[in-house]
Amino acid sequence: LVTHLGFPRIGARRELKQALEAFWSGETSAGALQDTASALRQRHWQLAREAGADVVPCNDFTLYDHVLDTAVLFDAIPPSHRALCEADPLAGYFALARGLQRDGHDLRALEMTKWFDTNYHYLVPEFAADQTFTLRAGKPLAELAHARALGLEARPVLLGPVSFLKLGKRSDGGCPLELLDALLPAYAQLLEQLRRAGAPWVQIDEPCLVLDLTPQEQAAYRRAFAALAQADAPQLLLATYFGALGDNTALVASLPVQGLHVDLVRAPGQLETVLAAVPERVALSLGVVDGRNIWRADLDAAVELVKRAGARARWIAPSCSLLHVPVDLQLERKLPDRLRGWMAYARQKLEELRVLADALGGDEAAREALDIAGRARVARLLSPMLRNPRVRERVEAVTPDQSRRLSPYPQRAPLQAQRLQLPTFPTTTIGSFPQTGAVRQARADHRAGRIDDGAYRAFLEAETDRCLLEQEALGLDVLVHGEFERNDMVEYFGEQLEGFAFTGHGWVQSYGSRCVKPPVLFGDVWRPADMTVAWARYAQSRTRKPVKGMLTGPVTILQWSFVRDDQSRAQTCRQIALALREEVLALEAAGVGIIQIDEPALREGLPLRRGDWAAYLDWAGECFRLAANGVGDATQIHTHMCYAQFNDIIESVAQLDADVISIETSRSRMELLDAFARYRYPNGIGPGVYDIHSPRVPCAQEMRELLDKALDVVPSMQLWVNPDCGLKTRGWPEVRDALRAMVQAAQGLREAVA
Ligand code: THG
Ligand code: ZN
Repeated sequence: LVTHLGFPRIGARRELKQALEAFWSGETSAGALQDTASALRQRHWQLAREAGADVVPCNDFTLYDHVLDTAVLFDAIPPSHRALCEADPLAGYFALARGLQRDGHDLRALEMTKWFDTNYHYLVPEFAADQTFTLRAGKPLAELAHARALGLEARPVLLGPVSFLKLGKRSDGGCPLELLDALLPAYAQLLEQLRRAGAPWVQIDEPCLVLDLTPQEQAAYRRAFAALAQADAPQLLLATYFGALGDNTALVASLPVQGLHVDLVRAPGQLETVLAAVPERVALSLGVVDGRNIWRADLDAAVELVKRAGARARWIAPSCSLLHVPVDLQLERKLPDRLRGWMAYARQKLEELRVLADALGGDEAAREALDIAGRARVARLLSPMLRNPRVRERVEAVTPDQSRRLSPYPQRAPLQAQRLQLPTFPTTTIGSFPQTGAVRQARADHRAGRIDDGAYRAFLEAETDRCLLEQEALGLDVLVHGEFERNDMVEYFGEQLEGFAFTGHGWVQSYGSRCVKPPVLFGDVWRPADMTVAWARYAQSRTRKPVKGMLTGPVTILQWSFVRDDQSRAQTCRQIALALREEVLALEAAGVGIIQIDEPALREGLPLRRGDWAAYLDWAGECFRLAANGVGDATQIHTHMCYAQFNDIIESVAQLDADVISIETSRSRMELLDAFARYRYPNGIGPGVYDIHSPRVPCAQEMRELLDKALDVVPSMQLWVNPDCGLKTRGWPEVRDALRAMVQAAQGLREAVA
């Protein structure tokens, strides 16, 4: 029988995005937003029914983020936001998600961070040391009631108590799991209410069960599920995904649950151990269709897995929530037909499961469909479109010295200083400037053929000129061209590299209403022509200040694309790195003195198990160095990384040997600097001095205080001053105010030190 763990909530045509943004801008009412949400849920249930699901998941929908929903569900609301959450729950909810600086409010947003090793961001729950939890079960009960009113049996999806606490943080820095005993009664109460409201099953997501757990954390799981088993609860389907249970298998097998979902795409090998360890009374849900990638499934392999599980297999499902793939391939017009025939989005993945279920049931038509799917898969794997012998030869021929700079940093730094003539505490930005409505409109007009290449280029030149003038007027030291010619930082490069394809509707939620459209990396990667040289050269010709050349690094391009599954990620990444290396050398040859190679996704790509870290950091670091380190000593390499939590990989980051690194820090309040207190970072570093994800503009004094703190752990000759990320999502007025304050803070610091 088919099921799934969660469906993308953004909508095939991003209906939720439009509804949210219209509501936030005051154009529409809360009622209109709720109507859109309700229509999306209903449509997604319908798709699950069509795939043959007898019980559909509910409460997998959210207006912004399911972790935030869980915090609100148990009333884990920071004191600052409590009054608004009580007076106007919806306004309070969005204030937690996005901050609120209007109508006399000055509320910050919760910290945002990556959901496991995905490009989805969740909001980090914040607990007090003496946090109490009160059940506010409105949302899951309402979604359950909605499904039942439509005549559907529904299975509410909940984030499990241990993962919920572990993904959050305590404002006093203490261990959130100490709050487990306080949380469990509210959790048990929720299960009872859901049972009384007619839920036959509840899905409890515990993705933390695929991580390395301490004995204390394992004990927390035992305590939590023992407590839930005492409740008058529906049957519990414990959902694990993103990896193997591994050394947590015995723990999981001992938990008193009625169902267990395991990820057999990331970890097909765990089927045997799970079958052996888990008691027969536990119904299994087998995650056999990849919820993280867009290729059609290997249904023959899936059949084998399901057969091996025999009578133990109660459900077949995607490996994880379908949140991480786009909604409906049927909308795609842009893709070459050949490629489209190789792919499946969320809706098609449900159809694949249906075919699989029918074929297992002996249905003849389904067996034929299975054959067709098998042939499509083989056609992809054997396609000449996937291979370019020259690319393979070049990857084979790479030598270790190609990934090392000519001289060590202490010898390069003075050469760069002499060339660039920068003040101490140089100011710069991360690269992008506001993508205004006019910029997006011009791009859309150009794509649709409403304006020609010449007119579009003239528009972009004018935007770039204006941006450079703004930066000069603000007094920034190292300028950027503003990236008006780019859509997404990964899409832009993918479009210019061979081996990538582009979708029209391949949107995946990144956070809240924000989406990304990951390129499809299907074949060997190479660079047919310069990608960024013309804009870098143009910008440098318009100013006497140094302008950085801007590239996205190989690991990030890999991480933020849907990549081929017929060779290792490391191998694919090396091909991207070689293509980028050519671009770096072309920029250098064009006279660009500073080249920034962003790797915001380096941390996110870190494997979930510590035992796999070294191998990843090895090839990921090698790929960055291969791309960056072909340049001469006087060329300055910058890199940028997001999402803090670098404390445990700081040495690998240092080994990239970039001359300057800028790091996002603000939302986690300079926690990063702890890492630098312990480890003396050898090269230049710019810890972000303000949070670009929030519309709040801090004053110069506030930024100066952060810089003073940074100077406690970073030598003054190494410290750069910059925002914590690119500015593309912000508006010009706030960008101007913020950068003015930032330059002022740097100047104040220079005077104080002099
Ligand atoms: N590109 C990709 N992934 C990312 C980022 C990125 N992941 C991490 C971080 N940056 C996420 N941040 C954002 C910020 C803005 C948007 C998306 C992710 C965004 N998206 C537009 C939207 O939803 O309206 C659509 C973008 C477009 O028009 O192409 O604004 O930078 N890959
Ligand atoms: Zn960033």
